[in-house]
Order: sequence, then structure tokens, then C-alpha cells
Amino acid sequence: MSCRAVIFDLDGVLTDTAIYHFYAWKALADELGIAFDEHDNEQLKGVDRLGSLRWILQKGGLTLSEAEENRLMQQKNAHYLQLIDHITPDNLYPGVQPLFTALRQKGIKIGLASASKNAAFVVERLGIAPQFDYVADANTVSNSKPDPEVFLLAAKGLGVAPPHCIGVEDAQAGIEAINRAGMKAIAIGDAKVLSGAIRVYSSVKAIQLKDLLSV
Ligand code: B16
Ligand code: MG
Repeated sequence: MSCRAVIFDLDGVLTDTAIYHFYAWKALADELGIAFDEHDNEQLKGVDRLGSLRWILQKGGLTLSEAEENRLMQQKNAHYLQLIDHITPDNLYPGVQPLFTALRQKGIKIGLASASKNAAFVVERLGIAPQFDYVADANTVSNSKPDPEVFLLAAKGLGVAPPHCIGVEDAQAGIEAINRAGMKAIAIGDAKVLSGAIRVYSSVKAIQLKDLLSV
């Protein structure tokens, strides 16, 4: 395979917002009297807002009306936005900018595939918005990871066929989405927790350009 595009997930790959999603869901779960810990949260990484809420409600044996679900999603999102209000370019994970620069120098396109409706806001605050050749997020797709739609849309927007794309993800649902899109998956996180990737790195900083080129 010759790599012509790298499509990055956002939360947990380019910046540490994954932890703020966890804090905001945890606060909501506490309020509802539903036990929710970091292990549970692994199941929610890469899963969209409604899917995440329903996962928590199901764990607590609760079924709510659509109006009540909407109210809780708004509450969680308001809390999340409050938690990420301080984000600046300093919150970009180490290694992201050098990797973007190296990819650009090789003529490899850079895409974003995020399940978050807040993705545009976050990349703007991180100061990296102009560096993406294409951004696909929850505002532009209807099926959440592990459905491949967001990665396929990104590849289409980049004008690169999926077999020439590498996807980078911190979520099991995201790795599955990349594989189902017919791309190669690189995982960021713990190899004991994540499966289905051709390589697992502890952080984006550890990704070597030569490894991507040799995939
Ligand atoms: P929002 P990613 C995902 O973003 C997060 O991993 C997931 O925890 C979150 O629930 C989802 O976005 C929806 O986010 O509520 O902001 O629309 O990792 O795909 O960049
Ligand atoms: Mg993520």
C-alpha cells in the first residue's frame, strides 16, 4: 500500500478532550444514580452523543422520553463545553504538529474523522483548522462509529481511495470503523485494550513517519 492520506480522530488522538467527555458523562450518571467508571467509558469513546447517553441509561435500566433525552444531552454538552473552555494551541498533544508538517512535506493529505459535533470548535481553538485538507464530523454524517461512514466521507473529501488511507484512533469503535472502511488502522492507547490495529502507539508523538510510509 502507498499511503496518500492520514485521517485522524480528534478526541483522545490530537488532544486530551476524551477525559472531559468522561467527566461530563460521569457527572450526569452520578446525578441519575447510575454507576459509571473509566472502564465503562472505554465503551463510549468514539460513540456519538445520543448513543453514549442511551448506553448509560441502559446500564441503569432507564428508558426516557425523547424530550428528556434531549434535555440530558444538552446538559452534558453544556458541562463539556464549560470543561473545554480553556483550550488553546497548548492543548495540542506533543508530536502532532511535527507529524502534520512531515506529512505535508511528503504530499500526504491530512483529514479529520470525528464523532463530535464540537469538532470544528475544538480544532479552531487548537489552532490547527487550516491544516486539514478535509474535515468530516458528526454534523456531516448520520451513522456513528463503528459505522465506517465518517472515515469514508473523509476519504472522499480528500479524493483518496480508502486502501490508500491510514486512520488513527483511540477508540475501539473507531478502529472498527477504519477497518470497515477498508483502511489500515493505527491505534493510540493500550494494546491490551485495543484490538484490530496494525500498530498500537502509546501516543501520537510515538508515530514515526517512516512507519506510516512502510505500511
Ligand atoms: P459530542 P472523536 C467523540 O469524538 C468522542 O470520542 C466521544 O466520547 C463523544 O461522545 C463523541 O465524540 C460525541 O461528541 O458530544 O461533542 O458531539 O473521538 O470521534 O473525535
Ligand atoms: Mg477519540
